[in-house]
Amino acid sequence: MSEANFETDLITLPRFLLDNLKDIKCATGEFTLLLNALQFAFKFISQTIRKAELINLVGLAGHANSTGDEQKKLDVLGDEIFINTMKGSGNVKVLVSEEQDDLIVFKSEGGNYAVCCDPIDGSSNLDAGVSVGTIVSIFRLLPGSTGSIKDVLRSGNEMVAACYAMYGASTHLMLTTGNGVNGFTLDTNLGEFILTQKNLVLPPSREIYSINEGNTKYWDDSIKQYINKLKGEDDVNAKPYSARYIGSMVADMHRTFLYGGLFAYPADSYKSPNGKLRLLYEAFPMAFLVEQAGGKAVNDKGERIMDLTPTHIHDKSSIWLGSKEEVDKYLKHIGKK
Ligand code: P6P
Repeated sequence: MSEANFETDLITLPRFLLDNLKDIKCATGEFTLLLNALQFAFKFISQTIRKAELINLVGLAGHANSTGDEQKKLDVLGDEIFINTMKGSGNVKVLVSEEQDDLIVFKSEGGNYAVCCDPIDGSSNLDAGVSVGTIVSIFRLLPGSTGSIKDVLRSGNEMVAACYAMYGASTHLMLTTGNGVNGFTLDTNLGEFILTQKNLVLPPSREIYSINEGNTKYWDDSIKQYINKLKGEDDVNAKPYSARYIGSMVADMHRTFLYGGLFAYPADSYKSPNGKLRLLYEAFPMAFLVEQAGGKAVNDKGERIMDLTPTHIHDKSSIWLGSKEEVDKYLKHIGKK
């Protein structure tokens, strides 16, 4: 009988960071400690979500957040967990959260990083047991800064790291520090994130499109034409793409990282004239991860997401991202390629 393949040389996240310090853009012990605090927050949120139904945490918290979304009890808890772990790390000075109207500047001494996050992205799916996640972008404070909004109203190119945790059947962590993308899976028995996708590369093409077609009537004609093209409606011989849409960006993007394809949230003339996804803690981190995995990320006009600079911490952007060839096809459609 063949012996079970028992892996005894597991690469935990702390070991991975230690092994790769030379490749990390701003490799310092402080940065490693910050990532350590982040992984604790992900583990804590993951455990809280998994208990939620048992301790009746699902359902609305009864008020809305800074961007008008109905807040779920878990949204509130996830936000508190995240704020407390970042504050407790001693390495974060500035924090932007989707759930907080304003920037948070921690009064405690020290901290050379600014962290922007969506503590529980996709929370509208929580009650249905659909995968949700936490999305994070990290900037190093500007030289001489003691912590202000200037540390976050910056080009996406100035991010030093980005990651997301997805709370699904397992808890996954996808991380870039500017030198490729690596995926980790939480071993709940060990309480450690284990390296499971080393140097992940996004498939260069895949006939999958992921978009909320309920907004079709509010899109520009050019976008309607492009999605119809993907559905093969302009050519009887064309093989239509497959449609996949979960409504939780982390879940839709995790599938895109593993299978390839195109995810898009264009602007619409109804609820999202500037797009729905927030630049600092949804579009930027996902764009950084996608580019580091060999993909592309642009807005409706074909501008590179990483080249954009927000003027407000909750600024939104339209977005098309995923496999390089799938984004290039969109760019060609709008005459930008
Ligand atoms: P819609 C979740 O609220 C979110 O911010 C993203 O996670 C997701 O991609 C998008 O909004 C879904 O929006 O309008 O399709 O429900």
